[in-house]
Amino acid sequence: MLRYISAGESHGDRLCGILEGFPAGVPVSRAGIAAQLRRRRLAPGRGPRQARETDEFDILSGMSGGRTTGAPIAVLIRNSSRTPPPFSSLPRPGHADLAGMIKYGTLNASLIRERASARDTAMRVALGSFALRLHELLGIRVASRVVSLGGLQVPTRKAVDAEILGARKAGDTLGGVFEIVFDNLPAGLGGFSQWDRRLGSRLAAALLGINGVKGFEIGGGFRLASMGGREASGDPELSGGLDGGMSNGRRLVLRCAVKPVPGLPGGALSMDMRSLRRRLSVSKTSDTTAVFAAAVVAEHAAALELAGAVLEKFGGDSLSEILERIKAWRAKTEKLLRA
Ligand code: EPS
Repeated sequence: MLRYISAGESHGDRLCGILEGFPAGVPVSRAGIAAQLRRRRLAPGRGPRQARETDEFDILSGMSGGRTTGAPIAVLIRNSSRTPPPFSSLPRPGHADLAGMIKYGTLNASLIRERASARDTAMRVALGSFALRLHELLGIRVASRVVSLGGLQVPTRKAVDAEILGARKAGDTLGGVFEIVFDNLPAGLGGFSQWDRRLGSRLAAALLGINGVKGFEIGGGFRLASMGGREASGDPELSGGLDGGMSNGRRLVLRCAVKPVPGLPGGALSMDMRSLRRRLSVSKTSDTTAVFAAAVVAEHAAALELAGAVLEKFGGDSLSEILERIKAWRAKTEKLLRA
């Protein structure tokens, strides 16, 4: 079983994470992890906080001579912004603040923000880099792209920059939709014997667990609801690579809707929970859009889920063992999949 956990606050000293159950013998370079962290940190639409962060990290365990050992992998990521936020009894609408203040019985929204912050997704990327590397060595390819931003469909880089600049000038933020695809996944990952063995349910949980993600679809997704059965079943691509909770050997296609960042530089009306007076909540550090960064995080979160499913299906404690088993499986299933 592959599992991971993280700890750390947005402005704490460091984030820490542990990845457990990862096989031995996988070559993983620091440069590779750093490149993935950079992709997330420098994605379009980021706010001033990201210019200050460097995402410097240490790998404390689970590696020797540039390869994983099979032992738990522990990672620390340093925060550059380490000034603890001051007491604030003003929840930011649309954030975790108010529900968290009620849940934990505190008037200090800063305590809630610190752990609810998307800063934690840096660790998902660091740990997910190991899973991405495993997929790469198994011949499984992953990619992501933003398919809409603030209502603009398949925006060009120029249109993205203009849209982000426009929103920033207006003190507003943007949502969007991203898509991630996995190619060359072996067929038969996941299962149907219980709801929580279905690959779709596991991927949905992983992707809906990313800050700001409010919608999720597989393949044809919500479009399927308005099609007839003949049309829907006539195009196997609409299944998005999953049938009955299992990978079917085709391209896996997942799409997520990301809401506009709720922390508004132009301010949003809120209520001070101490004075119970209405006040404007102004966010100066928030991103203009999180959709590009979330797409990178999603690649890693999904890669971790799929790596878990690969290990369940094929077992194996080392890369060479898994490679051998997948090769045999692909040879056995290839002809059937082409039929
Ligand atoms: C976030 C607000 C901003 C973001 C942060 C998430 O930070 P600050 O606490 O400085 O306002 O930059 O995201 C990250 C730090 C990150 O690395 O993704 C929030 O309110 O969730």
